[in-house]
Amino acid sequence: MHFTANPRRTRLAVAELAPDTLGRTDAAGFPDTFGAPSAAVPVRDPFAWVAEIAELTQPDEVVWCDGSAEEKQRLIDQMVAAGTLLKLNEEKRPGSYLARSDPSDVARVESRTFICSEREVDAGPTNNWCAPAEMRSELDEVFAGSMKGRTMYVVPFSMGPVGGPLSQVGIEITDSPYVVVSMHVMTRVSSEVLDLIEGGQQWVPAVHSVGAPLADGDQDVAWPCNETKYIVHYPEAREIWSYGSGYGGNALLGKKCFALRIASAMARDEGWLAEHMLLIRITSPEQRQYHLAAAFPSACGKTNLAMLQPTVPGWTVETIGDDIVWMRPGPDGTLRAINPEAGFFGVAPGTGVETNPTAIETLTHDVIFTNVALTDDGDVWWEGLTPEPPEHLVDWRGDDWTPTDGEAGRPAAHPNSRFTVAAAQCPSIADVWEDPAGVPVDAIVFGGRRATNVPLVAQATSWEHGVFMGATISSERTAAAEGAVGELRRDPFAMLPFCGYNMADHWSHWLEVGAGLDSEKRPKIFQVNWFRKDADGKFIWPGFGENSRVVKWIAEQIDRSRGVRTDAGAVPSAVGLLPAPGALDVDGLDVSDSDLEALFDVPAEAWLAEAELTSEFFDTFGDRMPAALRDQLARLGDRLR
Ligand code: TSX
Ligand code: MN
Repeated sequence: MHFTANPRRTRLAVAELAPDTLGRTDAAGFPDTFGAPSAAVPVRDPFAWVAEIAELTQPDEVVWCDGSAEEKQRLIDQMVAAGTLLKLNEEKRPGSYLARSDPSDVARVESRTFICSEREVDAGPTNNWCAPAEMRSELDEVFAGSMKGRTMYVVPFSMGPVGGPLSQVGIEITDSPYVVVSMHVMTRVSSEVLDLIEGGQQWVPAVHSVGAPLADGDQDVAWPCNETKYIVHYPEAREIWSYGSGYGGNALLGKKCFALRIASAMARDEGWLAEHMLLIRITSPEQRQYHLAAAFPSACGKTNLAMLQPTVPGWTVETIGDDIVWMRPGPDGTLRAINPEAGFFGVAPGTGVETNPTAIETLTHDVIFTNVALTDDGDVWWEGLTPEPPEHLVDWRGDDWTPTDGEAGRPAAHPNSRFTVAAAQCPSIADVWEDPAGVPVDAIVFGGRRATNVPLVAQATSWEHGVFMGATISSERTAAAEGAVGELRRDPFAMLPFCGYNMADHWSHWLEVGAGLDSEKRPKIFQVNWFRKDADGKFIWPGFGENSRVVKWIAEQIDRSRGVRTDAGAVPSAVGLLPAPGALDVDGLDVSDSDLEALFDVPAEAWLAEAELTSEFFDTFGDRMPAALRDQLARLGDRLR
């Protein structure tokens, strides 16, 4: 085995790094102690750790990554030569590439995702659990020699601006150049991170192998992976181990594994929040600004809302993040939020000029596409990009495709095909999106996909009521998913597959964080539902850009809570505050009075039946269930009756 030299030229101590470039001491006044190691977690020597993993996995070579543009291009060129990436037409899609994964490696594998806390109850009933010692010995076996014949890349990365008071760092070891290049886009890869680690900053070790060692003379494949997969988290030791997959959240360990599962456990211990939310800045015609964080289950159009183009005159929405938000009580009593990511890893199908024109503009250059279809002129296509498909395509598997195949139910792009693109090139990105001190959160929104019962928008009457809304997010099953149509699929806080500890403890933690915030400055909590249907099964609300009308009402409710407005904005209902007559701006909208009524109808019988199901759901958490949420459920029942 051959070790390349650690390429760093400078080793500055943290104290030598200028505060204004690192943002550790900034206008928001966060103390310098954030990011310091938590007493219970061992401080590891990164160089000893890298040597240890190399000893275990036996790579041919070890390469330390620095995050430079040269490094990215070198790896891309290497993958083009190897057939892993296909360069797209430089005129049509400059700087862009297409990857086709192995057909068996196309999505996260929840059945193979484990939270290995010391005690099973700390993982809770919604996670797969295995005892850490047992999992460690199992993983020792699968990782032994797993990188033979391959290069092991050492990728130091920061989630959030490097050195920021809300940021965290990690090192991902991987034998996949696709993962390295994707990490360049999705995180801040930098050797400065190693300086922070050497300065004593806590860091998260993350080991990834595609699990496809090469013997001498073996010919590699375009997308190596292994049928056996493990996505393992040790929340107490704050470690991640991923084996067998090269795809998305299984392999880009900064995202779901670190920024949600491990970070949520860190946040519980340290008094902050790591959430599956988008983050936007709203500006009113009077130039007042509001920051909104929103959690939605999958298939609710989160990226579309993150890039919303308002139809209401004078209002603007700017993007800060589309998937993950880290929030921390600031020294000024506000809840401050950052997007810990540097890019978007978005679902391609359904993204078109009608649904998300901003995303279409974002994707005009420098994009890595995975599992979309290829056009005859070397560009990309997916279902929903244009109303009509091209006459001929090469589909996501590399086979010929014509519209007849589409009609026969064989999509050209995989339904979970993706784009990987830098957030910085999004035309609606807010200038503050990389502010290390974050933005103050004014509103927290919980969404769901509900054909019935749940109104277009409702405001929680208290923080506890808002946490209850988050805990009871659900979607109705469609014919496409397994299970009975209409059955509720619960996805509390949209965190079901992403909470790194007991979900009920997550709710308790939310209650605690809220109690610690200044009651005036505490975010207001809302629930939205764009998906209510009429008796004929038609969507009542037009959605998309028209959702700005709901966003406007939310902003005006914030104004009212601050005494900026004194008009009546809301009326009480059993499920929260609903827009008062005339308070929701529907000017120029083709929605009848009876439609509006239907959008806000709260049928007591159906809600009582749902409350019964919620009670059963809460029961699954046993004595970890916070009493305040049981109380909220009881009070909801009282109001309905
Ligand atoms: O993303 C969506 N949003 C949020 C936009 C900011 N989608 C797509 C969901 C799948 C990922 C929506 N679909 C939204 C929505 O607000 N609403 C709907 C439902 C809907 C679909 C089509 C129409 C209307 C509503 N079409 C017409 O009314 C013509
Ligand atoms: Mn997500």
